[in-house]
Amino acid sequence: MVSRPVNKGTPKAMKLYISDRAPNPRRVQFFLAEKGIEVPTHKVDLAQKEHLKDEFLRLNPRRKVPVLVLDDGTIIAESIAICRYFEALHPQPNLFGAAPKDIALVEMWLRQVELELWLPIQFAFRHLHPALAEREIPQVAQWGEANKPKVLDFLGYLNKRLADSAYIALDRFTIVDLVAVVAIDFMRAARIALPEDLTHIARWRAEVSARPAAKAGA
Ligand SMILES: N[C@@H](CCC(=O)N[C@@H](CS)C(=O)NCC(=O)O)C(=O)O
Repeated sequence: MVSRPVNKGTPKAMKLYISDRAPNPRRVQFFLAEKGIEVPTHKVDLAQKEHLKDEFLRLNPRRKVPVLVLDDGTIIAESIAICRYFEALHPQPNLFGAAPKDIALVEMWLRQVELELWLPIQFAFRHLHPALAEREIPQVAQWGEANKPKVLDFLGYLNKRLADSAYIALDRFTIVDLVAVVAIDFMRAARIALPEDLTHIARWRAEVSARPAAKAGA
């Protein structure tokens, strides 16, 4: 894959704040790798609570990575918003849909994957993992457990979709496949086993994971 500097003429102060083993930064890193875009990064050590220090809080008072700082000082502190920014700057390869119907289908599936798969996995992780006890306040174990069946329910639905379609939203790889595979990879940290009988998900996951860009941030 050919890398190119981001947005010639304006990249000097651009910086992407990321962290190791963190699924949200990984979404952005995977997305950038798909597009062959290189952005200077700065690693924030979540375990050392660097994201709770004033220096980082000035960038994102919500205490989360990723954060993208543009050369004019604009701050974009949401993974998908960052991806949309780069999609607008570099429309090819297209990952959010191009034709009106495709844009709508990508948006529909992206919302479903984020709300019904990504979030329940995050809730299970954040409300059950001992490492998050100090950061997820209040940590409610019952809520963490309650989200596990929601994850499995959505995966059953996704498996049916993938029986009929090579990819989730369109007949080609999109941001939806990227987000879904990062979510499913993170199930391990959330201690949710991926049922072995979801064979269509297994086929699709192997294909998406084999993309060179999938290694970015993993
Ligand atoms: N809505 C944000 C969520 C970001 C998020 O939850 N990031 C995690 C890392 S994957 C984080 O910074 N966690 C630190 C903490 O919660 O203390 C996005 O999609 O960018």
